[in-house]
Amino acid sequence: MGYSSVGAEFINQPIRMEHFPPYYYPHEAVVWAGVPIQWINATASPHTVQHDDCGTEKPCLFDSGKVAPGKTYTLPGLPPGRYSYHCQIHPIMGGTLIVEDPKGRAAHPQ
Ligand SMILES: [Cu+2]
Repeated sequence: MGYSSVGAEFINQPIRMEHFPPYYYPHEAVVWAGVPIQWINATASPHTVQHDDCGTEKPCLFDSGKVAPGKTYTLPGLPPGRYSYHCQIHPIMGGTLIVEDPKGRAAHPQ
């Protein structure tokens, strides 16, 4: 059983931060558990990649701080699950990580 949903895209390159919708491309990125995940800021303004649970009673699993234009942020990897995140500077920017267990990789031959 996986966490994929329609429209989600398995990625093999950095998630791009853009200044136009959906702001994080792909908006729903599918990655393997434990594999590093990278974002690149393709805009001329700083952005952040902050787990939506930050600032709540739940664990804050990742928070990039400001990522300058042209720079990247790399997360070492996450356990299987679905993680939504946003830009702390521009709340309109939001994306989702769908982290899948490689043991359930039938849906993504590679
Ligand atoms: Cu932003």
